[in-house]
This record gives sequence, structure tokens and C-alpha cells, in this order.
Amino acid sequence: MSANEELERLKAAASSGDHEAMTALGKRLIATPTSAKSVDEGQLLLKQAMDAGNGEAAEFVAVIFASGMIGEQNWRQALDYLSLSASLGWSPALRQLSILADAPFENGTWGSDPSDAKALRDRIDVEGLLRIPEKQNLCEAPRIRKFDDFLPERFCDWMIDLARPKLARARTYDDTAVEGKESDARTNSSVSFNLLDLDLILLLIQTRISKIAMVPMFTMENSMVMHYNVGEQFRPHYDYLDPSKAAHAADMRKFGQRLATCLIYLNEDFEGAETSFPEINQKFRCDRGGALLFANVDLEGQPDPQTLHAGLPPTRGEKWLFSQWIRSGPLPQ
Ligand SMILES: O=C(O)CCC(=O)C(=O)O
Repeated sequence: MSANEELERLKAAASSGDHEAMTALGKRLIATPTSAKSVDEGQLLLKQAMDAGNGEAAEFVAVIFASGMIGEQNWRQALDYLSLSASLGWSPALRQLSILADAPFENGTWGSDPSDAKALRDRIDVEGLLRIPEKQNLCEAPRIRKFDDFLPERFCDWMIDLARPKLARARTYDDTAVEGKESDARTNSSVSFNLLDLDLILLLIQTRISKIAMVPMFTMENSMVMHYNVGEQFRPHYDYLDPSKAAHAADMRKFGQRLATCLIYLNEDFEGAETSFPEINQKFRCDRGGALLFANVDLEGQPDPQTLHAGLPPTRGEKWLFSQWIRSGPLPQ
């Protein structure tokens, strides 16, 4: 079925009152608006589906509040809608609530009964989740910072579990095209999360990154998780866009420069696999949950060649990494 046929099928099912179709169409109209009215229509469909008891619709309303994609970011309201979603029996929302509340159940799984939703919501310490750890200055030129214990382990596991089934060979971006392609420069796997993949754990990670980088949420590119088996690597490269290259300049005109990169180490049971900076002859790694944040531009905002960096190959074990590129923005929300 073509994308257009699929959209028509969704519209027909939604107008006949199918709540799952209303939710799917509502999410799509908001994530990829086709007209000035799309977002309003999408919100209305989500509200109707939610009022009719659809938990997935309530989860996406939570995502809207937590991301600030429409209106102001509001974590308390986001959590209230997540709780509603869980109480309507939407299991991904219940699992997220349990993780956010740091409330493991006795059988070792996160979230087991919709009737727990309100109690879990009440246990969530919003200020605590938004509090960021002390920074360590690893280098001034380029500016590289480290944050130990940036993410609790349960968040790391959530991201690894989300990424694992979707991993595919990572791609590189050459001088002529912004479209990626496979290359020996990057032999690891990765997954990119778009607006429809967002959940409250991922948005909390982005929110925490926006706080340490001191930038608004709309500067976040799609988050990625990277995976390296023994021998796989991301060879030395720059994350900034080079304005002297036509394709990069066109991309910069739309979304701005890639100002900074944040890398969160999701595991630690491997050897090798540091993030290396050959121009300054240094390499760094973090313990599980630790973050590296580095600027890709100098203090004048110009591309900084000293930021050349690489993901070295693991010599034992596998490495999981959360990667967030930050633009001067704004990016589509
Ligand atoms: O795997 C690493 O340590 C480096 C990742 C990286 O270079 C990037 O995300 O730009």
C-alpha cells in the first residue's frame, strides 16, 4: 500500500470513529503537518480518542506537553496525561511511570497494573528528575565537559531496550549530500528517534541535555542510540556543518549550525571504545550514565577543526551510546 493510500485508509477509519485510527492520524497530522490546520485537527482527533478511552492518544498528549512542541513545555501536565494513559491500560505509559517514579515491582518488571498509575504519578519527584549534576571541565579548546551520573541506570536500560530491535548500519554524510550513505568511515549500528518515536523518558533526557547545554528544546536534532560490536568504529570526523560546502550551507540556512554534541554512555562493560580527539591527543570515556558534552564551534561560533573526534572500536564487549546533536535551530517540532 502506498503512503497516500495508507493515509486515505486512516482518514476513512478515523471518520468512522475507529479510535486507534484517530490516534494514528492525530499523531501524524501533528508530527508531519501538511497544512496550517493540521496541528489543530490532530489535537482534536487525539482529544476525541482520549475521551473515548484510548491510552495511546493520552500518551501522545503527554509527549506534546513534555516536548513543548505546541505551547510551553510543562512537565507536570505531561505526567498527569502519562498517568491517565497508564490508567487507561496503555502499558508503555505504565512502564514509563514506574521508571520515572523509580518504583520497581517485586517481580522485577517496571509497571504491572493500571490501578497503580495514580500512586506512581504521585511518587514522581519532578524537580529531582530535572536536577543536573556538577560539570567537570575536561578541556577548554575545544570546550569538552563531563557530567558523571547524568542518567540513572534505569533510563540507560530503557534506551537500550528501545534501540535494540531497530538498529541498522549507521550512515555518514559526505560533502555533497546531506542524505547519508554507508561507508567504511562508520561501521557501527545506530537508530534515530523521530517525533513519532518520542516518549517521556527520551524527552526527559533531551530536557536534561538542554539544561546542561543551556539551549532551548527546539535545538535538538532527532536523538540517536549507537551500538558498537568489537572492531566497529566511527572514524575521525567533525560534527559541525561546513558552510563552504553547498549542501551543508543549504542545511544550515534551514536549521542552523550543529553547535554541540552530547554523548551519554549507556553501558560500561567493555574495553577500548573511548571517544577520542586526535587533534588534542586526548581520549575520554564515561561510566554508565555519564555524559560528555562538547562544542563543535569556537567561541566566535565558527567551525572548530580541533573538535575532530572518533568513536574508537571496543576491544572487548559492546558499547551503547546515546548521541544528541544540537543545532542553533530552530528544528521542526
Ligand atoms: O562513539 C563515540 O564515542 C563517538 C560518537 C560520535 O562521534 C558522534 O556521535 O558524533
